[in-house]
Amino acid sequence: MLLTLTGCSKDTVDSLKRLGLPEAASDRATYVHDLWIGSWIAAGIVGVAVWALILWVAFRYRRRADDELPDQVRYNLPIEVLYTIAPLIVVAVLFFFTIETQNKVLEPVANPDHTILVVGQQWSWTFSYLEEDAVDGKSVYDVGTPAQLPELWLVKDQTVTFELRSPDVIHSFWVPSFAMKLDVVPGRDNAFSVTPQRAGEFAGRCAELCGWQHSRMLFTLKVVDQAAFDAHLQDLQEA
Ligand SMILES: [Cu+2]
Repeated sequence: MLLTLTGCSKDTVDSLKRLGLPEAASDRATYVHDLWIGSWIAAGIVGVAVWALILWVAFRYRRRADDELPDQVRYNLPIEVLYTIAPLIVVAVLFFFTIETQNKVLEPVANPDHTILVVGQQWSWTFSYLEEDAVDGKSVYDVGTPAQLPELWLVKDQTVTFELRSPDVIHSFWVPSFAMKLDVVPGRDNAFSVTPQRAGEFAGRCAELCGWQHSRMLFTLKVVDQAAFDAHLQDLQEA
C-alpha cells in the first residue's frame, strides 16, 4: 500500500521483497535466497532486541535528580559472560546455515545433461561445449574478447556442470541471477552445477580483479530451448 502510494514500480516492489537479491534463475539460487532472507530476519530480531535493551537501560537507570549519580557498576561477571557467549551463538548459527547452504549449492551432479569448460583468460571467456549430441558428440567453443563479448548458451531445465580453468591469473565466474560465483584459479580444477529455470538473457561477469581490463570481462548468458541451443552449437561448429 505504502509502496503503491509512493509510486514504486512492480519491479522495485519485487526487488524489495527479495531485499535486493537478483531474481533467481536457477534451482540453486533459491538456497542462497533463503539464506539471504533468513540472515536479515535474524539480524533484524537481534537488532531490535539490542535497541530495546539500550533504550530500556537508558530509561530505567536514568538520573532522577540533579544531585544524584546513578549506580556505577563494574566487573559484572554475568553480563560479561552474556556478551561473550551471545555473539558466539550468533556467529555459530550464521556459520551453520552458511555451510549448509554452501553444501547444497556445490552439490555435484553425477550425470549432467551438459558439461561446459569455462576458461577465464585475461580479459574474456572461452566457453567449450563438451561432447554435444547436436554436433555429433564433438566439442565446440565460443571465445570472446573485451570488444566482442562471448555468449554462454544453456538449455532451460537441463543441468549443466561448469568446469573452471585459468591459464593466467585468478578470475571469478559470476552469474548474478544464479546467485553464484566461483573462483577460476590457475592449476586448480573448480566446478559447480546448476539447472537454469528461466529462459531469457542474463548478465555474466568476472568477479575477481584480474588486471587492467578486468571490468570488461563480461559475457551474455542465454537460456533457451533445446532447438535454439542445438542450432547455436551448429553455428559455432561452422564458424
Ligand atoms: Cu577476470
